Amino acid sequence: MAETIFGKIARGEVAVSLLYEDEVCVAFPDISPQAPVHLLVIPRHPFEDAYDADAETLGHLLHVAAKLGAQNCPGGFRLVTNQGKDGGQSVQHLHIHVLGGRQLAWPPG
Ligand code: DGP
Repeated sequence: MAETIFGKIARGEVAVSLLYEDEVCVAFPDISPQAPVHLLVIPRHPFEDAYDADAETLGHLLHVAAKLGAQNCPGGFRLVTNQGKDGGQSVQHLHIHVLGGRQLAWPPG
């Protein structure tokens, strides 16, 4: 598995402003926010993408992401995970985007 910046963040080797952490995952603000609220929830284990991860971890990540969305975006929010080239994935370490704080368009680009 290739080393990624998210692996370093998950191991605490790169400092980020942690918004949440537990034994399975950590959450922090996206460096390039696409909405007033744009957070990332990543597993500590370096799964490459959603297909690579087990159901228990995926469920936990979604649960944490939904909780952070509800806490930070009272008007609603969107949870996204991009996978592969066509999905627009740029970091090969599973991550759930939490987007909100404005009206989000649909369909996405
Ligand atoms: P994706 O395109 O779905 O793989 O999203 C990757 C996101 O990760 C993108 O929105 C930018 C964000 N990102 C990349 N590098 C860093 C970093 O070093 N720190 C933080 N906080 N976010 C990063």
